[in-house]
Amino acid sequence: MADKKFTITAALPYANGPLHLGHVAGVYLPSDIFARFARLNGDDVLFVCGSDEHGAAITLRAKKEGITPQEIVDKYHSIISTSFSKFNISFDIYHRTSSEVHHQTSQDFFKKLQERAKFIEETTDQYYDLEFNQFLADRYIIGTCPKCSYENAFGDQCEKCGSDLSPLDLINPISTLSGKQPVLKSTSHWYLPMDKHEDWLKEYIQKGIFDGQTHHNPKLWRNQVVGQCMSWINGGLKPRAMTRDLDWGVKVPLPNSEGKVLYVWLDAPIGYISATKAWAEKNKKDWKKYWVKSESEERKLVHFIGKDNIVFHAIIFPILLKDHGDFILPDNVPASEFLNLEGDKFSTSRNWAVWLHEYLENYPDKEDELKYVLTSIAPESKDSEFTWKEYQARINNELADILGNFINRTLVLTHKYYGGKVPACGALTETDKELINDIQQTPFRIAELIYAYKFREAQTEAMSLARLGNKYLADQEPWKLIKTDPERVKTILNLSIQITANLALVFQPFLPKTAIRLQTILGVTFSSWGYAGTTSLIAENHEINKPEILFAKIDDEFVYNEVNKLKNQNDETHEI
Ligand code: B3M
Ligand code: ZN
Repeated sequence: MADKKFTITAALPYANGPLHLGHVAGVYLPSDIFARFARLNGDDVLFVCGSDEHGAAITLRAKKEGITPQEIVDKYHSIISTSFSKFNISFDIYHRTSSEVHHQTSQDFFKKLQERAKFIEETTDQYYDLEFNQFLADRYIIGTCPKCSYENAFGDQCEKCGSDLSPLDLINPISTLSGKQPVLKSTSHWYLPMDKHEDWLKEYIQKGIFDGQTHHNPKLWRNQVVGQCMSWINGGLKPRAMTRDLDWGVKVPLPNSEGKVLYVWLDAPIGYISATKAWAEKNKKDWKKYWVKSESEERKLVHFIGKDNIVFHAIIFPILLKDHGDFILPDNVPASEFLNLEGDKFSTSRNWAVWLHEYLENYPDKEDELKYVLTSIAPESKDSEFTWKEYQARINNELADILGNFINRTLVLTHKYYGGKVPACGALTETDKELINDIQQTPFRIAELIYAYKFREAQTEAMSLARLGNKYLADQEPWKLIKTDPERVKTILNLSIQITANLALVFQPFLPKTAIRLQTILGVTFSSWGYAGTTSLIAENHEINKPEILFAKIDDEFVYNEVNKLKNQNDETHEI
């Protein structure tokens, strides 16, 4: 029984559009697998998320749809939170940053840093759109990236090379409001002097050490995360404005700050803390237990994100948490690369996407199939590709033909030969002993992989147990032996039932609905990972229920229709 303590966060999706499979594969599915496994393994887990409802991503969408920012976030917060619950993502809370508790928490956080003199207040010239009478930052301004020459870099970040930028860095800047060249106008903001933090950040990211103590195992950080952070730090961090001249956002809680709000990437990660406060309030818990440094217990903060959010979670937020002084720092930031779709990048604007809410509406009974396929191709260390052909192949050749087929044959034969009662296990052959050893090792291999944030490999390990069972039945051929050695068949089917029971447990983090469905068929409930690996999970004479087909096969017409739908929706000009 493990006794680790985790505060797990999943990147707050912007409430400016629905979720697509790229978001799910990169962030929400891996974080859910981790949380489900850790809970099963007896760890103390809090798993939080919520809608990110500030910033230019929201106001630009509101402008495009001709409604207010509040109407935009209300619309998409509802679509997104409904999608997560239908997709059975097990957040302890899914909150939102337009909430009062978030505004208050963010303002308190900002005031604490101001009191501790962690900001530099500066008046500088910034780009201004004369037609819209608005200063331009973040996604309100685009231009050529000075690092990689990408022509649509934003004012705070280049999405192509990941560089963190300031509007004045952009070459040939253009306002995304008017499409015109901006002018320069003086304004004052509170800057975070990130350059002063380079030394301890290097130690923290490369050695897992800061304030003289070891904080995490750097070997568990993904190479691309360390690589990206070290290239930013070695490239020289620059002071970054933590406030904006905007009216939508968390108001700056200081005198003479009319018309100024917190930078969205200051308030958004604080959304993890405010979500925790909301959850703690509802569940009569102490929120500080999940965020405040403690001598008595070591809690690991883990941020699941996409690669375009690394600088904000592995550099900026740790600086803010350290400057605040009360909080633990991230133990790991398992950032995913990008998932592509049928040979192209996911694109909301071109509607080149498979939308989670549409998939769930069209295939309400195929949630675990999608989970299995997305985890099988998850972009953990490099970009990967979703195709409907691979979706079909994984479901037909792996879920149906290996996992489903093995379980079905085991259950059908147990009903056929023993009326559904589990037969006794007799004398063991050498093959049986090797099989039992493999059954015993599998859960330890899966646990090790999950704690190392290697979910693809962990799911493959779980599937290897099903492959083992399939091969054991095929090699032992109990349907032939029943005529000549019925005692032997009892042992073969007892061990096959034990494998089936282990599968109902080890697949629980990955395919939660199927695992529970299989436990119901077996007439058992597994509440702890600790039971996995034993070959006496189901007692002799225990009666199992009637078997059901767990996975229906996907035909070519299904694939054809989905690919066609994608191409048609991409041609239409309508926006999601
Ligand atoms: N809203 C997601 C994005 O950049 C961003 C994450 C915030 S996590 C605090 O698409
Ligand atoms: Zn760039």
